[in-house]
Amino acid sequence: MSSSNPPIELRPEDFLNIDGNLSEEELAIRNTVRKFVRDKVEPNVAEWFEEGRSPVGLMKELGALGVLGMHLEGYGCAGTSATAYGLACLELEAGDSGIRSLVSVQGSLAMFAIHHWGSEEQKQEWLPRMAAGEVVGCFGLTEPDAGSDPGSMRTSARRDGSDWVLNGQKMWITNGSVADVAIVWARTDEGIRGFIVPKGTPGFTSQEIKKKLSLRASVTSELLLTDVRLPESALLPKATSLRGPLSCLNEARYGIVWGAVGAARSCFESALHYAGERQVFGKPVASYQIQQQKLAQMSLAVNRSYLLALHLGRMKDSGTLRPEHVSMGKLNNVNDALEVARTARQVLGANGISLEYPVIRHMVNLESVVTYEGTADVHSLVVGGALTGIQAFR
Ligand code: TGC
Ligand code: FAD
Repeated sequence: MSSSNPPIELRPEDFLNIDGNLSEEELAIRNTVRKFVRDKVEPNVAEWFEEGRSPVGLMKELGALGVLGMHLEGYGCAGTSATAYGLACLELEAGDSGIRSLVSVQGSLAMFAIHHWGSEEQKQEWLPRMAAGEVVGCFGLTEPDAGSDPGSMRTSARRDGSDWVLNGQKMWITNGSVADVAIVWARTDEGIRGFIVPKGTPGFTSQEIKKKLSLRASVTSELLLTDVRLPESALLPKATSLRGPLSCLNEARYGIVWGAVGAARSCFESALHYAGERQVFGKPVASYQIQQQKLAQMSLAVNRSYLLALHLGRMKDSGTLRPEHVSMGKLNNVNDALEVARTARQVLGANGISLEYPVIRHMVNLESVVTYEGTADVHSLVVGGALTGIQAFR
């Protein structure tokens, strides 16, 4: 290899030196979020997970960190690049998928819906407080009988004089029962429309979904709407079809493309460290060929998914990214992360099932991540449709 530069040092945590492609500012943001996760999340997350408790109390600190609505412009939002936002998601999900969800749902779903589809008054009223973490938002699209196919939703809104009246049920809503405000999507005579529903509106109730074995450091809820009366000012004026909610999903899915790399990296690092320390048959686990193959495959998956995330981040920043690209990213990176987590869990032997290590927590969290924001099947069909020109959803 002829070059004026010496070969770079090999570092297991960034084997291909992908960090070398990041700007000073991106590295600074990444390092700040990484420190926050190390100080505030990692020491506590196993307990939150075990107790089934969401760290929603961290919202104001996350607001001060600048990660809520981080890539949005104005209204108290940080207005960073999409790549910087992705790096933040990576570090947050290295802590726990539930923490990244807390930030994704707030910034990419609830805030983005208002930022993109709301009126100037709605933006002024809600976004600064949401960016500061003073107001927690949730995003109600899924229903008990309409998940992958949100176009078949039953929740309805009808005009009554100058008001709207909403009836229906939303299911599996992250932060639903701790949120101060919900973005609720409903069927109307004018197409699918979005509404800003403040907590405490008569007829609007929520209930936490219990017995979850995944994403336990995150609240998931059911929303019930019974004759919920809202003024016209609660309607997001610019969204008039399924394009409204689906555009928000692009943002959140983009965050997951990056976040999954963080979960995978955490599992890989845990397995690498464990394999170096743990002795079996008189030698470290890491000294056996069969284990080195696993470590090499895990490292490959972490690097591949990081490269893909960075590529999509650069495309998003240059304006060339399409939803189909995001589908490919989510499909690959969550599948890669699941594979890494499952392999790492085995490398740790019995300790692999203990919350003393992060691996089993990431592994079961990723079962939600592969399902929400479009299942792997849905994203395969989006990519397949784009490749063939034939839509196979119906
Ligand atoms: P289709 O007929 O294809 O499209 C209807 C309208 O939407 C437009 N569109 C999009 N717009 C923006 N972004 C996209 N990705 C879009 N995909 C489609 C389309 O152009 C059309 O617009 P218009 O103006 O002509 O009306 O819709 P379809 O009914 O055939 O469905 C397509 C499909 C299956 C891809 C879509 O429904 C889908 O993505 N399903 C998955 C649902 C999903 O992901 N739900 C997630 C709920 S939120 C959540 O899980 C939060 S988890 C918490 C966390 O993130 O941490
Ligand atoms: P279904 O749509 O019933 O799918 C069942 C199976 O059928 C899946 O394997 C699916 O891949 C497959 N399938 C579906 N369509 C096709 C097809 N055309 N061809 C072949 N196979 C198909 N939703 C929100 O709105 N807001 C939230 O904040 C939110 N948070 C969530 C948090 C958690 C922890 C979880 C688990 C879910 C959350 N969701 C949220 C809901 C999530 O988006 C849905 O679960 C997801 O979209 C899948 O819908 P479903 O569960 O109804 O599965």
